[in-house]
Amino acid sequence: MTAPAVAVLMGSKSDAPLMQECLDALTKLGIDHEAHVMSAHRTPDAVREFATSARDNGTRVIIAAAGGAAALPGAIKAYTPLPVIGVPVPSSDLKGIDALYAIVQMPPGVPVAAVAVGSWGARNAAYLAAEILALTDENVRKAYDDYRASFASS
Ligand code: RP5
Repeated sequence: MTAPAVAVLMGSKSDAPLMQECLDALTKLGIDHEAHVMSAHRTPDAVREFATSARDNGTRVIIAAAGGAAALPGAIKAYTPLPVIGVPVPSSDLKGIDALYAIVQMPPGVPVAAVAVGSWGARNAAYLAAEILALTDENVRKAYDDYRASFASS
């Protein structure tokens, strides 16, 4: 069974309302996706198992959202060569700056593409995933080109 092209992971179910914007954007672009809650700190075995098998299962891009110490994107990256897009969630009193710093400064060789904090990042993670998929998927390319063309008329 081939996995959906995009996997959306989040560190807690408390991140789900924010990440619904990511899922909605993927749906509007017709991009097949799945969503899971898993924590690098609380369920590390689930993170390792998912990330080590993701590419062979057919996943093409992983979006990983977390707040606070936000280890999830980096932990995922440790186990997979797939593109990982990190979404900083403003779930602590530091309002996402903590998560942004935890996600963005990855060492050389294990890149994570950090997007904006919060809602803008949740949506841009979907659009960046679409740009990656569009390189090889004509349907995604047309849907994404149509989406960008809509800016001109908005
Ligand atoms: C992070 O800690 C999660 O991504 C969430 O943003 C934050 C708080 O998690 P909960 O205490 O709500 O489960 O790992």
